[in-house]
Amino acid sequence: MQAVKIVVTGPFGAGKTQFIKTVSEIDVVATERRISAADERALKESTTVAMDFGRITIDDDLVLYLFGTPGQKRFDFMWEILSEGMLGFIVLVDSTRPETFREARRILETFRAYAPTPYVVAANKQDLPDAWDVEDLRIALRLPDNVKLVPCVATDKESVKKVLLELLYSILEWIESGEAHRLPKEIERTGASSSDDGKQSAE
Ligand SMILES: Nc1nc2c(ncn2[C@@H]2O[C@H](COP(=O)(O)OP(=O)(O)O)[C@@H](O)[C@H]2O)c(=O)[nH]1
Ligand SMILES: [Mg+2]
Repeated sequence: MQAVKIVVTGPFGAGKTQFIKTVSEIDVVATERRISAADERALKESTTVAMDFGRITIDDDLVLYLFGTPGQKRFDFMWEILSEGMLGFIVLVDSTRPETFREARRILETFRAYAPTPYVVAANKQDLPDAWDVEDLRIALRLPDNVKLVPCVATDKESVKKVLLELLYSILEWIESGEAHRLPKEIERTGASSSDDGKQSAE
């Protein structure tokens, strides 16, 4: 059994907790607290202060552990801790709130600096009428064409799975390319690089 750690990050209110809750097969260990700041409370009643934790089994050989980060700057000391050992990350963006795009970009850069793992950007809340189109979002976020930008509705399980699968494909490609050897400890721990695993190379 391989365990792959994935971090779900993005600005406050982007839908990280929702994303993990929608897809997790275990009750999400959410560390939500009531919000005290009035401006933030206008958006929602509670927020993640340490992390969200969820799990999804892909098949007999593969289980994903999802770690959601807290969104606000004052909790970003948690980010580096959560990024340890991750094999990939997802940056969720609220497609209806352009005022958060700059922050999303900053978070993306911060996580890229922690580890050279694959990542995808998920354009969340695509079910809402005022959601930005993904191609406009790509321009606003200054994402080059080779960065995966996937439309997402975090309340919809199939949509969340699609985002996770896109990331998994990138992770597998990355491991097969040999690039992942820059992270020997993490790969070893999850068993993902073992060349004696016939099943993996048979595919
Ligand atoms: N319509 C819609 N609402 C969403 C979606 N994803 C999240 N939300 C809502 O957006 C709000 C913020 O989500 P939350 O998961 O708490 O954001 P977090 O701060 O990133 O953890 C909540 O009220 C969610 O129910 C989505 O895809 N569509
Ligand atoms: Mg949250």
